[in-house]
Amino acid sequence: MKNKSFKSGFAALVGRTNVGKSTLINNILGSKIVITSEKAQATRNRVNCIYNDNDSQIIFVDIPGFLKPKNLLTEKLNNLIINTIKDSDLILFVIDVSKGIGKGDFYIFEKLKQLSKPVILLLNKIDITSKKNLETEMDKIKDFDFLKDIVCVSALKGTNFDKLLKVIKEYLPEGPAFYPNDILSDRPVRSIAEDIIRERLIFRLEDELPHSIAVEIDKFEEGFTKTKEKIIRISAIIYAQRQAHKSMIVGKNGSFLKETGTMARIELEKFFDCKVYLNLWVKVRENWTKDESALKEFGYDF
Ligand SMILES: Nc1nc2c(ncn2[C@@H]2O[C@H](COP(=O)(O)OP(=O)(O)OP(=O)(O)O)[C@@H](O)[C@H]2O)c(=O)[nH]1
Ligand SMILES: [Mg+2]
Repeated sequence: MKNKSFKSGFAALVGRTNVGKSTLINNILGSKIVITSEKAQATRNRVNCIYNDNDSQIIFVDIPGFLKPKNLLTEKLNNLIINTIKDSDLILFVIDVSKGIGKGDFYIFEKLKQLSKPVILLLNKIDITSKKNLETEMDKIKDFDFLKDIVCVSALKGTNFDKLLKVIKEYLPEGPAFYPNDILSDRPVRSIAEDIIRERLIFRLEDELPHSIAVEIDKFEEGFTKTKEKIIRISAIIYAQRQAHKSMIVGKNGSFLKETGTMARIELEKFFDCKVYLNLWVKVRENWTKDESALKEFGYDF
């Protein structure tokens, strides 16, 4: 029964790229909902990820990491972050403490200070940080009294999640749940498929290439095989900024694309829990990261 003190609200994950925001969400929810990567700029959308327990519904909002604006795409992603912060009840500011609190983090501190939202600081990746280093880093922020709390976590190992949930609930407003308690995210299936394919591409591509590709689902059809097994037929287009990039994505005799396609199909089958038939195409859309209409088409018009 939901009593009067039921808490519910939106907690946005804010921080630099690669600090572990998406990993934290997946591991709190106990299911892979959003993509993660050891390379920067994995997340490119806003996804509401829904955690339920007896006395709360916490909607963890996954967003991209703050980026140095270098093209229209990164500008739009930064807009998305600011708009999400404005719509949230609470900010979870995540720092990779193993790398040390740096200039980029202080920049975000300053931004958050100006917005009148409660901020909880998460010092992440304590599994690869020494106690001494943690103390040194904590010392750097001892004057940041606008922070409501500081929680040291390991998003990867699940360390201190109980404490984190308790602190989040303290600062969430009272109110009824926003979503039914049997859904994990508000993400449309096409968009999930898009990200799973992009995640495999990020994994396999080097340098700047992962940041300059977009994936668009052309066809997503659910059906049955002759033997009455469920199957999803997906056709997706990978957009590259230049011909040379396209050649790399396709590879010699199409080998790179074929291997990436197989890896993506395996992940898609795991996620959708059925057979998947995946068809990938590669097209060039010259400088799409700087092109307003292309960004709109690819769903990056925030
Ligand atoms: N050792 C360790 N690695 C972690 C931890 N949390 C995340 N990682 C790793 O850090 C990398 C980045 O994680 P993501 O969750 O994709 O980071 P993000 O902040 O969502 O990044 P963007 O979406 O690009 O903004 C991945 O390789 C994770 O496995 C942690 O607690 N400990
Ligand atoms: Mg992410």
